[in-house]
Amino acid sequence: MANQKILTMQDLSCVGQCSLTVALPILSAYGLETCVLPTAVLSNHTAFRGWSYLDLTAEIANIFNSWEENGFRFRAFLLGYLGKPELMRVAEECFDRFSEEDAVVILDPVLGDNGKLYAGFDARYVDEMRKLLKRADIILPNVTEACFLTGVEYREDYDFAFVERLGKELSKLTDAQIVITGAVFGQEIGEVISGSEKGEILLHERLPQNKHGTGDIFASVFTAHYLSGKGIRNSCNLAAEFVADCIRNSDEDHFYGVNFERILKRNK
Ligand code: PXL
Repeated sequence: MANQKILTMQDLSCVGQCSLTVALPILSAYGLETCVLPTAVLSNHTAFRGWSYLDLTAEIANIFNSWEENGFRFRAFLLGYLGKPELMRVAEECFDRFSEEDAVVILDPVLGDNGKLYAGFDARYVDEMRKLLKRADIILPNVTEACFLTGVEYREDYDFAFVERLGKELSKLTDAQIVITGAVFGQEIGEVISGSEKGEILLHERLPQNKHGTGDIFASVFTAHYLSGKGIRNSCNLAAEFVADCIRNSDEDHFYGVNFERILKRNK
């Protein structure tokens, strides 16, 4: 049987080890034929001091028309940082037009971190993302994103009950399996799983550094394992282990991301 294509839709940040420059190498290294839908081209991600931004929304109609002509279909979608609220509807159109039967939608509703929205995002962006949750099979928000999506006030110090409540609130917005990522509990960090699967908390050792781009790496490794049939729990554990390895093996002064390439290379 021919390879089945998967599509990852997110921005292309030329410098910064996030979004497409993470998803494409990781998914490919795990043997998945990975197609990309770049939503915008940025000089670098928005945690740097400044950046250029070319919105590609207008080109996507042309891309879709060519895909239609060529009969392309995807068995799975991984969505990350999109950039503009209009792109949420474009994503839905993409699922409607290019899904294989029973295609899986994995959505990392990238909005922000540490209690704040990323630069350029506002309430309308959050509202549109909230609607997109309904189209996903699995969502991978961090605690900040779960708070913005549910309207629950963010807290610096939270406990299991708080994150479980976020999961419950999210399940009112979507039938997707919910994996809240990067939840910090003292010296541990983990994922809180809810939705139709039995609720569960997975915990791992928390490393002292809080590095940029690790959410994108988690989503990519999770997707690769999930699509190979490993299930949500195992895929979370493997993704968390990969991220921890990346952090452990990153140069200390590498401030804008992690050196994930070293781990991909080592796993060969
Ligand atoms: O890692 C998430 C991400 C992706 N893409 C862009 C970003 C960020 C986070 O800041 O700025 C452009």
